[in-house]
Amino acid sequence: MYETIAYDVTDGVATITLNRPDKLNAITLQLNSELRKAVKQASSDHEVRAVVLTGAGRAFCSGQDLGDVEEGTDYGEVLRTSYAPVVKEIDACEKPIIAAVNGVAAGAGFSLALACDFRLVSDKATFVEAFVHIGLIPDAANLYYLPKLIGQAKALELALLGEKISAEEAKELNLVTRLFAADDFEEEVRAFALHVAQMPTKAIGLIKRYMKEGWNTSLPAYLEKEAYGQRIAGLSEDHQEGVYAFMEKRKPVFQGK
Ligand code: T3D
Repeated sequence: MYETIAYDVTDGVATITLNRPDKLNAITLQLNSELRKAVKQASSDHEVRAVVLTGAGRAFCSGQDLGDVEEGTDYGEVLRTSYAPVVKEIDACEKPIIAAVNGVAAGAGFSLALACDFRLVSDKATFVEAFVHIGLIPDAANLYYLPKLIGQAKALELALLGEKISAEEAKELNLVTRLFAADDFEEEVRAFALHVAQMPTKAIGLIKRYMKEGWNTSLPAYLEKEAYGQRIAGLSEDHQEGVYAFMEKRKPVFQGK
């Protein structure tokens, strides 16, 4: 079904693997379209309770495939029709989305990692705001997410200078949820993904939504939205299970309902 990505669901975890390793998983129109479809597929599959986005081979993603770029292309249109839909699909996903950054994340590859909820990073990974080196601005919501995650001054430095940063430096900047040794990376990602897949999925979706609501909402309006969200969470089976498990002094078994 997919040609430029691989898609697998095991134990409630959907793994989307960008699969053009000879080009360091550079993004073509087809890859962008398949990635959007795969995220949508994972979002709407009730069996899926966590999503992992990773890269095949030694890279996470090297950004736009520069061999695919035609002179005179209207990049604004490419962003509107190809990149923005992917970012919106990731943003709309109510399941936890984990970027498993196995190697270099450059350009729009960096942006994809930023759009995810968690960044699990191999100690062999690097991050580079490659855009400025080819006279472009960081896109695919890169400048939207980066300052929120690491602060404006550092985000500006990375975007303007385009210097490659190591996994360790990314960790110091707060870009990294967990840093793992490359040898243990797949195993650690699997364990982390399984862990979040067993959490109360509805509450996770609501936490994601309301965290973002707070960015552009006045406090009174936010408090009203929060009440609505907590009403939904409070009616979930997982909430009941959480309370029963606490009272019965046992580990909760959440079903994502
Ligand atoms: O189109 C629009 O709408 C605009 C949107 C733009 C969004 C963007 O993402 S702009 C930024 C695009 N990306 C880049 O500029 C990054 C280019 N790549 C690099 O700077 C480096 O390759 C890396 C830092 C990512 C990795 O360096 P290194 O030394 O580990 O690997 P390498 O030797 O440079 O690359 C290995 C191969 O992958 C090589 O091919 P070859 O020589 O073995 O046949 C290289 O050409 C290919 N490759 C790497 N990145 C890309 C790529 N091929 C096409 N597009 C790439 N982005």
